[in-house]
Amino acid sequence: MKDITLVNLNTLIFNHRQNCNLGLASIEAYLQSHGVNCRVINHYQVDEYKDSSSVFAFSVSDFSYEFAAYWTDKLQDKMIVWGGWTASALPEWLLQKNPGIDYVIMDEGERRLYKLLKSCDEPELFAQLDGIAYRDFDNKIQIRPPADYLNMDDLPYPGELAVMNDLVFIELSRGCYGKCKYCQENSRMRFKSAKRIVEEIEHWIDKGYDRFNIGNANSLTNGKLLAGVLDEIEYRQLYIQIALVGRPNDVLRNQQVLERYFASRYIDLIFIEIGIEANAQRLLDLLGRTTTPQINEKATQTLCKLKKNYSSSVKINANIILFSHFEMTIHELIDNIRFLAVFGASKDVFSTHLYGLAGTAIWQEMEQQGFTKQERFALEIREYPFTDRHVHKLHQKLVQEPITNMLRSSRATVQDMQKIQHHCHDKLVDFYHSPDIYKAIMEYLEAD
Ligand code: B12
Ligand code: SF4
Repeated sequence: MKDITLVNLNTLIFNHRQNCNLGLASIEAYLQSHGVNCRVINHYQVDEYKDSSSVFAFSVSDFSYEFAAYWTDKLQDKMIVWGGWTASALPEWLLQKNPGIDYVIMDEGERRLYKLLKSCDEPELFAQLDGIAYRDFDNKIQIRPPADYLNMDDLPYPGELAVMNDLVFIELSRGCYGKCKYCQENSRMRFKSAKRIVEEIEHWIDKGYDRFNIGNANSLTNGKLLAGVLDEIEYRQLYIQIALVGRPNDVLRNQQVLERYFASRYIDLIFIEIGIEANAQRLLDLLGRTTTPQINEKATQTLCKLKKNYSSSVKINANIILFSHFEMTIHELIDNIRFLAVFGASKDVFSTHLYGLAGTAIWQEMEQQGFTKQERFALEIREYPFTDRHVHKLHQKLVQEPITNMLRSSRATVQDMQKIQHHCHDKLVDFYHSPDIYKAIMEYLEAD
């Protein structure tokens, strides 16, 4: 079978301790366990390794698209495969724009990539592949949608790329039931078993790790599984630190299990992150979030109360998209500010504004509005006008102008972005504490 080089286009984070890529960590382990000779390299090592294999595969996200396009162009004599989030969202567009790509693999990559490699020696296998896009003999683009998924318990343990800053990411689930209009995740949910999850944790403990991010975007969905994982941890007497991420409605549904996590003497919770996204019903509806401001508030309060009762060191992170939608009014923005100020749980995790990600419903709505993507971010719509002129002006002053200035530097870092977010957060909380929020915002907008 052909050797393969997997390229990690980790272009945002430079520190090697932060150089994780869960997708490649899993694919590498799967291919190796099936006898394929493969290695993962960083994008800046492509030149060094270009003679080492005849197949190069790139894990492509919106923010790394340009690097993938650049290297694909340079590696014309190789077989080139793209996979990952962007590849899954826009296979046709990518093949049209990048003549050097041979195959785009959509969604779950492990088995599809393995079968594709195998089909190079056994061509009859190619006809059985799902989740793949390619050009046929007439140069016409063919797209076969993803149909079949792996049993997650059959995945081998991923390699070291699953670790960031000593925090090990353990997949509990894949896919999501949410169908939010701004999100590219739309595959059906599937889960590992509790036993398999805790065996994976033990595997990392044997390697010296004790901090785990359990889940994916949605680790709070399956209460029964969460309870089973905790039973296994307690039965095996594993003392570990855990982070969880999920939806507010799932926090409320699975409150009792979560309380067990807070109370367990084996578990030290690092953080629990929940997606609030907006604090006004119309905004939540525009985003396709099937929750309400009341549910969001109650879930946040529930977690804050559990923190108070059991574990004062856990961070409750309530992720809000501050400028949640281009149609938001100034009063809806004030609702969001109120959430930020009252719960104080969003400072490190809020997103400044809604991005249109390729292939999502929001992206289509943005295109209908005539919004266009920028040169630098070829697959995201990040800059656009807000309908409400006050919202627009506030966004320009607090968010857009600082970001534009930051991006003028070629070495802008995640920390630079965080500084902008903190300044923005603190300013908005100041507005909240003034006698009249609306008036305070107007005065800020008028001042130069
Ligand atoms: C955990 C996580 C992180 C972790 C780890 C990231 C990582 N690089 O692995 C941390 C906290 C570091 C992180 C950071 C960021 N993240 Co993040 N993250 C996630 C999250 C919640 C889970 C990812 C995960 O565990 N996946 C499990 C692995 C096994 O799946 P996978 O990565 O999708 O890979 C599979 C397939 O995509 C495919 N595949 C992937 N690569 C390849 C390559 C080939 C050749 C093939 C064939 C297949 C293939 O096969 C893989 C295995 O089945 C996802 C949302 C989600 N629901 O998955 C967001 C997500 C991936 N993150 C996202 C973003 C935007 C970011 C940040 C840019 C945020 C920021 N503003 O800083 C940074 C970027 C950091 C970086 N350089 O990667 C977006 C990406 C959007 C996009 N279209 O590009 C997502 C989709 C969330 C979202 N909906 O917005 N993130
Ligand atoms: S935003 Fe979160 S909850 Fe919504 S569909 Fe995406 S992963 Fe699911």
